[in-house]
Amino acid sequence: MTRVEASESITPEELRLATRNHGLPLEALAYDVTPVGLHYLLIHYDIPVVDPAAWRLSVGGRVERELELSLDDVRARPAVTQAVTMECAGNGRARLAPRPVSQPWLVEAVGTAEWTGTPLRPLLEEAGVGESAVEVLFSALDRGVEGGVEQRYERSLPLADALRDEVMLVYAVGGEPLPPQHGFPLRLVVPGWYGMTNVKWLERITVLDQPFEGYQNSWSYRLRQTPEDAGEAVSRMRPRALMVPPGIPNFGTRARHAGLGPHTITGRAWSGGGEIERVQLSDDGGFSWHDAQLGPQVSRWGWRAWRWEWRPRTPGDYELCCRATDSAGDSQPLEGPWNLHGFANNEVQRVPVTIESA
Ligand SMILES: Nc1nc2c(c(=O)[nH]1)N[C@H]1C(S)=C(S)[C@@H](COP(=O)(O)O)O[C@H]1N2
Ligand SMILES: [Mo]
Repeated sequence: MTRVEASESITPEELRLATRNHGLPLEALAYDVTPVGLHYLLIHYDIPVVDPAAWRLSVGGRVERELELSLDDVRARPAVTQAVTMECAGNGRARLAPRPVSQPWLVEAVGTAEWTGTPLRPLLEEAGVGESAVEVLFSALDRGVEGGVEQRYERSLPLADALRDEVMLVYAVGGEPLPPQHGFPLRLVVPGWYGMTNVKWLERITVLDQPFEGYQNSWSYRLRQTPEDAGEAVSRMRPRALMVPPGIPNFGTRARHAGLGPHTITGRAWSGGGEIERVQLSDDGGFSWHDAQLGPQVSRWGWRAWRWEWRPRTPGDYELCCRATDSAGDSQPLEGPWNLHGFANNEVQRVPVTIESA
């Protein structure tokens, strides 16, 4: 993967990716469930155009019986709806130096959606998972070239993770059929895991007796320092808190301007590694920290609301920061450690604010 020095501005290639894949406007952190059009988007290749009447989902590999389901067959199965917070593993990438050239996210690659679908495990049980099974592969309709390899988007999950209760095959979001960009007609949703796990435009599920060695599992989505390094697989979301920036923005720079206040700073926090147990705020760039008040969690797999009363003493320049800690004791670094593809950078959010005199 190409990298550029931090001093080099965004390339036309990065800009092209950024206009296709938008982030969550941070003021939309105010909604428990993100309005569908404000949920972030990440599409590696082209959005497939799918004829729902001709589409089929096949289930095969190391199973006792192969299954083939139409969209109506999937929709006729037991349905569940759950609000799930999803974050792209590349969130924070554009902050790394040197910068891995890919979708240049700052902090906004997140959203919470109310997904409706059918649990995966009963379907796998119907197919009869063979004793030699170790992983389940999810293959999609979209194709492209990535890292010099022509491929379709596909990723595997360890069998035990695929069999968890919360894993579902989703055909609706916010009570409506999936829009094309979110995976119409069917996608996988694996709550707690980074975005790449949630395979869109799903076409085939294959039970494997060997670990999958395709590009998206064995080359990409690994935390590595060099191309020679095998690296650890990216899996669950690291803890992160984001705030709604206070005051009003400057159009060009988005720098914030606000009065003396007081200001109620609000935001959300989530982690795939445990419940959110603490959120802290700083108004001096991360030097001193204050506990925020935790609010309700939207759902078992949805983000937690928080708030903090900010009383800046004098006019001037401040830097607000927030950081979350989960029940596993995992927290956010002031500066994210570098890796080759720029994954799982959960460094604290920094929001410069100018407090004007009255
Ligand atoms: N088939 C397919 N599934 C995919 C992708 C893709 O490009 N193709 N992108 C993945 C990545 S990297 C992310 S972060 C999420 C984004 O889901 P969203 O666009 O619905 O927010 O989808 C994942 N599923
Ligand atoms: Mo992603």
